[in-house]
Formats: sequence, structure tokens, C-alpha cells
Amino acid sequence: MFIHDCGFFNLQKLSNGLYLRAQEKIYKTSYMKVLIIMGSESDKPVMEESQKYLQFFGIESDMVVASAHRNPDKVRELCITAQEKGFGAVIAAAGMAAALPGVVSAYTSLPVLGVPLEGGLPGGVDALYSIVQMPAGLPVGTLAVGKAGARNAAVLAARILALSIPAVAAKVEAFKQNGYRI
Ligand code: AIR
Repeated sequence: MFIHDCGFFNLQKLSNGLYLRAQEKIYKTSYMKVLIIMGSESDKPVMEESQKYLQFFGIESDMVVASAHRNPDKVRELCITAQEKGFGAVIAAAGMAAALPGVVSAYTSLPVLGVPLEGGLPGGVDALYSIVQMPAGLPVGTLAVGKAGARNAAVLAARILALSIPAVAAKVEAFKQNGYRI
């Protein structure tokens, strides 16, 4: 099993697959979950596609509304606690001046997958440019605008988690055999 964040502590393996650190703090042995953050409740109908696809791959997800502009403190808190909660990747989606995925990338070292959403300028180009044009050092893996991007963000997250989770790797293979459809 892939073990992260062991530091220099003695680890004791528990029967439930978790590891107990010397100070009684429990860490997950692998990053199983995906955190989906979106800028508004109005983004939900599109981002439910991510959740639907993640379900196919057997990946648990939490879906949270937090805007980089309206609730920056909430975004920060979600990001800085994501890794210790067992998230292995973050999908961040927003429309218009979509700062959210970039801000998420600034606050976490997890892979960040950005989904630009329509609702502002035609075709969602405002959100697309906001998300894809990150400065060097702070990557956001940017997907297509809208539903295709929401689905592909889930598929890419599954491919990332598949590197350390055999059950997800099997699902990724099944997805391929099925013509890349769920
Ligand atoms: N948004 C929310 N805070 C910052 C941004 N960029 C985005 C949302 C949504 C759009 O603005 O992600 O796509 C409109 O949000 P609302 O809440 O007005 O419907």
C-alpha cells in the first residue's frame, strides 16, 4: 500500500488499513477521495457530471460551493486541510472571472483540475482564459469548457488515483474497453 506523509515517526498498521502515528494521529494510507469545489450553487448541474463519473470509477467525492471572490477564507480552509482528509486531487470549477482553480493551486500541493464554465462571455472564454493562463509554478490542469470538461476532470482524477489504487486502475481500464463511456 502506498504510504504518504510518514515523516520520521514509527507507524503501526491497523486492521482497518489505516496507520497509527506515534502521537495517535491517524493518516490515510492512500488518497482515495476527490474534492470538487465550485464557485456557485448555479454551477452544480454541470459539476454533478464530475461526481457521476467519479462514482463510476468507485471514487468518493465531496462537492462544496466556495467562491474565491465571495468566500476566500472558506476556499483556503478547504485547501489546506484537503490532503490530511484523504483527498488525492481537487477539481475546481467556476465561470466568469474564474480565479478559483488558481487560488486552489496556490493553497494545496495536490493536483488541481480546472473546469471553466459558461455563463459569462459567449462560449465561456472568460473562464477558460482565467483558468488556463496560470503563471509558471502554479499549474492548473485545465479541461474543456462545461460538461465535457467536468466529465474529463473526473476521468483525469481517476487516472491520477489509479497510479496508487489498483481498484481504480481496473475501472480506468474498463472505461477504456467501454469506448471511454460510463
Ligand atoms: N463565480 C463565483 N464567484 C466567483 C466567480 N467567478 C462564478 C461562479 C458562477 C458565476 O460566477 O462559478 O459560474 C455566476 O455565479 P452566480 O452565483 O452569480 O450564479
